[in-house]
Amino acid sequence: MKKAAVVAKILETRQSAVPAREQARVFAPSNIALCKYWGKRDAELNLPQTSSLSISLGEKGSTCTLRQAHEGQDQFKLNDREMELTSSFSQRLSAYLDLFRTKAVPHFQVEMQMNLPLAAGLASSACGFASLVLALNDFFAWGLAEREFSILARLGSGSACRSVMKGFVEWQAGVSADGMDSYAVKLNLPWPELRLGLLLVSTQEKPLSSRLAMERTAASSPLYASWPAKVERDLSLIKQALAEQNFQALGETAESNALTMHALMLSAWPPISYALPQTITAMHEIWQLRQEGLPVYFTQDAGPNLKLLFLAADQQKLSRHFPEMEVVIS
Ligand code: 2P0
Repeated sequence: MKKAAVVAKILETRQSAVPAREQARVFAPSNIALCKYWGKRDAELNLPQTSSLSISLGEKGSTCTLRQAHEGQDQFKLNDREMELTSSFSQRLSAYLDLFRTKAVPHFQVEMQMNLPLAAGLASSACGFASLVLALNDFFAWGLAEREFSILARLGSGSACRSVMKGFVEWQAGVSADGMDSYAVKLNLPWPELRLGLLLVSTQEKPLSSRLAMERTAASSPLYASWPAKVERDLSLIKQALAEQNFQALGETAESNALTMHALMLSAWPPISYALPQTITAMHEIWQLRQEGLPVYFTQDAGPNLKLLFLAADQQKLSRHFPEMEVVIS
């Protein structure tokens, strides 16, 4: 099934041809997965092989302002700078907007303000596409439900479907071919003491997009067949840890899940490693700190930087070890 057919299904009952207002401005948080999404069962619709679970980054994310463009083409700005229409992010935005153009609004002006370190792999496409969907909904006054936002955001980028909600979020993989049962739901499990810190080891651009990396992993890793069962176990452990506020169980499971995802990549061919030597050094430091009794764990996405998980009570001690760490959830 094509993306356009899914959009038509969701918007068929909505009057969506003309804008309801001159501009829409909406915020969506970025998110970090504690149990990762790695591999698709449908690349066109970004339908995942497994469910995943993330935490949204509070006030860190993207504010999207959407207007009609009158210059005969789309215009994209990111943090006040015009984006080249040939850049890969612009091209993805433009292809996505193709799904929503109407006679009255053939072109869009999109301004995204992201208050996260952009080069740090902090899921800017996730919050970017999520904020764009929320802005489209306001602009055309569609009145979408949360589940529908999530499905539309997924068509832009898989992980974006988790960025339309706050707190802990589970993206349920679903089984249907049209993906109408593949969307994120909020888990009502607040944990105010939980902290997430960003440990930047490099801001150099990633050598391979996560889209291509997950495709290669699923196609060539001899370990990939074990991934769905690992995720199923980890999801259940993480949900239990969140319900019981069991930090050790949460940290161990999230770290193990991330390391397993990277092990799959190392075993792909050609091999993929997002870790740099400094990433490995930082991992050893974290393991050493744990040995010394400081409860700190990490997770790693499709980049060399680490995200540290810890509790508020340990923030000062940890900041002494990693003065450069930026606390992104507090
Ligand atoms: C995640 N990542 O669960 C995993 C872990 C990166 C590592 O989702 O192709 O940008 O747009 O669906 O969502 C990044 O991949 O990929 C990602 P597409 P996406 O957060």
